[in-house]
Amino acid sequence: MDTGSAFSTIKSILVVFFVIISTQVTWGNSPGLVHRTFQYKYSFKPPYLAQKDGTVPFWEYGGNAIASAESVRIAPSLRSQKGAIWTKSKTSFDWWDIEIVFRVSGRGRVGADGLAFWYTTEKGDYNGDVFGSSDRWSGLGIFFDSFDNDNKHNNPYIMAVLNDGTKKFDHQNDGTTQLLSGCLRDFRNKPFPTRARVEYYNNILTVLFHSGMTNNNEDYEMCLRAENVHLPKNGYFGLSAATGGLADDHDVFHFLTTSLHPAGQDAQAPSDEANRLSQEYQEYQKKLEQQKEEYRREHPDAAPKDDPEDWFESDNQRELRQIWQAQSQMTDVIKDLSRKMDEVIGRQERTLGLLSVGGQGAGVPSAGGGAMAPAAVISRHEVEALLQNVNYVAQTSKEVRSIIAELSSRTDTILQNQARQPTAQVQASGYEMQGVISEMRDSMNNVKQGLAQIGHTLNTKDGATGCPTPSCLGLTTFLVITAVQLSLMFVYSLYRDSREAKAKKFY
Ligand SMILES: [Ca+2]
Ligand SMILES: [Ca+2]
Repeated sequence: MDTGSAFSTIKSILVVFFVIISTQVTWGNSPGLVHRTFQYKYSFKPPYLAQKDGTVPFWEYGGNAIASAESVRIAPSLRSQKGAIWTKSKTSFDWWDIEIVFRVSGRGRVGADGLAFWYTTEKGDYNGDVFGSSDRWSGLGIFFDSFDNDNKHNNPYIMAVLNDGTKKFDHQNDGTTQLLSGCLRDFRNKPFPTRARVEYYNNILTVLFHSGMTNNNEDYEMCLRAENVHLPKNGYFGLSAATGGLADDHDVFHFLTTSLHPAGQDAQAPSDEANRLSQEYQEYQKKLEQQKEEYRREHPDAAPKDDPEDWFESDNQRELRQIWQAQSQMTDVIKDLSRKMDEVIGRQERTLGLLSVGGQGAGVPSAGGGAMAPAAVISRHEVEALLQNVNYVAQTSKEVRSIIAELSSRTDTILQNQARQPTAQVQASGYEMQGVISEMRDSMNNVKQGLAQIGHTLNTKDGATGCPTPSCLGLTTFLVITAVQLSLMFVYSLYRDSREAKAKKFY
């Protein structure tokens, strides 16, 4: 171990001490007056989760597990990986409450195999058969089982399994024959880290689960509760994970252990603990001074400033870092949203495209459809507008046709009327002819009267000739009158013929 890494070890130990000093305060839990004490030796959390040399203070890890400053990747998303991390020491308290902040994520719709939390009398293996650790354990195992071995479509599943060191875990049935209790919860690929709280107090085991759908620390739901649970008196806490043919990343960010003490029972213990801690702190301070001296001796050229203040972030730095983290988280969320929006828009466009193609096929007749460019995308309302226009045009042309028909019938009537005009004129000439005839009748009557007067005169002059009646007419006179009448009739008929010929020539 070189001096630099020794410094970083001491640095992280100091950080842990600050954490202890700030959380050592025992705060009362009002229901049942439970005192809670944060247990740093059974916890890990970022930042400086792992030191520069990769070790996690108070923990041991192995197999394919990798620890970084921010998290422990208990099993990476590669095939057939197994890893575990165990506390170095056994618990010294009876009841406890553990919060685990973790993330199981993978690219597959289905992942494998899962993550396990352990409380056992002995540390398990780092590459065992049960989610990366040992089978036939003594104590409690809480399994986050991703893969559905029994094909009952009931995974991911969270379950508690007790073992006295004799039972072999029933992987084939996903432990359904052995579990104490459990709940069906999907813990894979959540927007925020998922969380679990395992509480063991007064022989009651409670497991709460936080689905990781929000960033709110309080959104826990009950997964299981079991009474009369008797766990071994002291044990090791551990986490393990495994992958198979399918593989998820199994990351744990926080493992926070709080011991639970009934009121009045913890008066002595915390003061002892505090004395011991302050003693340890003094020792580490001395060690740090020694290390600094050594470093100065070995590196006389190195920067003279070894101000311990530089090893810790100031309040401003911390604030800046937190702001930066929050902002990068927001950026990620916005990116994710934008990607989803793109997806939604893409789907909408595809759907619209399909609709317009359907509209062309069904609504527009072949003449219109043929004229359209096949690549052109027409929306549904445009197609409807087009159809309306076509209908309107058809209706208008129908109206135009009926108007033309009416016009044509009227024209026919006019033509017929015009054709009938000559008849009317003939009739008019008929009336004229009647006048002529009546005139002729008058003249004839005049002629008759004239003839009668002449006959009367003749009778009065020729009374001696022995012709006493008007009917006694002379032969010459009778012939003359007849000839005059005949000639008049002849002239009339000539006149009539000439008028008819004239009328026919006109039309
Ligand atoms: Ca399984
Ligand atoms: Ca199953």
